[in-house]
Amino acid sequence: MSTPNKKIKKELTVQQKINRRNFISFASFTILAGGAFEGWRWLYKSPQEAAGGITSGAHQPLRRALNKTELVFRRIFSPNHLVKTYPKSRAAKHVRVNSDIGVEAAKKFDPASWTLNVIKKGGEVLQVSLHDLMALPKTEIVYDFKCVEGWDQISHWGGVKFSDFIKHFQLDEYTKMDYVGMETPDKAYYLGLDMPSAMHPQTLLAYEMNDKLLPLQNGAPLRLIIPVKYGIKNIKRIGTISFSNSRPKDYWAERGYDYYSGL
Ligand SMILES: Nc1nc2c(c(=O)[nH]1)N[C@H]1C(S)=C(S)[C@@H](COP(=O)(O)O)O[C@H]1N2
Ligand SMILES: [Mo]
Repeated sequence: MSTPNKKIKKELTVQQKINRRNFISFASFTILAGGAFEGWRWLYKSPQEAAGGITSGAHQPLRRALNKTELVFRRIFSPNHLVKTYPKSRAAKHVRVNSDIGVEAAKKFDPASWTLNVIKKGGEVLQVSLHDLMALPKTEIVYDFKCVEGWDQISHWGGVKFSDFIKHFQLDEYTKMDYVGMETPDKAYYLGLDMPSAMHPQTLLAYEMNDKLLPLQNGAPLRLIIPVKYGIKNIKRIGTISFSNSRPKDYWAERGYDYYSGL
């Protein structure tokens, strides 16, 4: 039989153990929290990228991380690597309308008055109508469209391969440049693409979705479908195309998203 004294002793040791455990978890918490705070301070105090640049405002260590992922993606990028495609029957009948910068429903837009402007050397502008584009061979693709916000949807698009468009309008010399820039007719949405991704065999200037002309909110009359990139690079309602050796301005890169946005 245990004496009352022994029982008290036993309870004490249990209490001591609890205390020690509490102390250890509290100490670890303090150390981790301190570390996290120091890490945050390091990032917060790090210089920001210069104003006016594509990633202006982003802290340099973050920018470095983004540029590293870009290098890794670029190294594994190959024009021979095709994004997985699906049978037409898998394509969504109700295609999402995600964001609408430059294609707002409230803004009146008449597709009939639209032409695509291609800026050439010396400021010369090549005007291309939807009719001109529809006369070129049509390419279709059914693939899993992915938005950086976390949704994806198998969808079906039709249009002209960007590389066929380049060939047909004799723009080959421009493909020696590093970037393609695109913007909406109202200049509200704009982006830059590295040339290899633009010239990838699955990149389309699309005018159809589910075998019909594009609905206005999905980018009529002409949008980009670039399966090797996240949704943000798939500009709806292209107004202007240009070429350059420096990075064209990019709406989402200016807001801290990865410029390359490769998949
Ligand atoms: N002009 C324009 N193009 C755009 C956008 C936009 O806001 N404006 N949003 C992009 C984003 S973030 C995505 S995910 C896709 C969505 O295309 P959808 O609306 O046809 O689904 O369009 C891209 N192209
Ligand atoms: Mo998106």
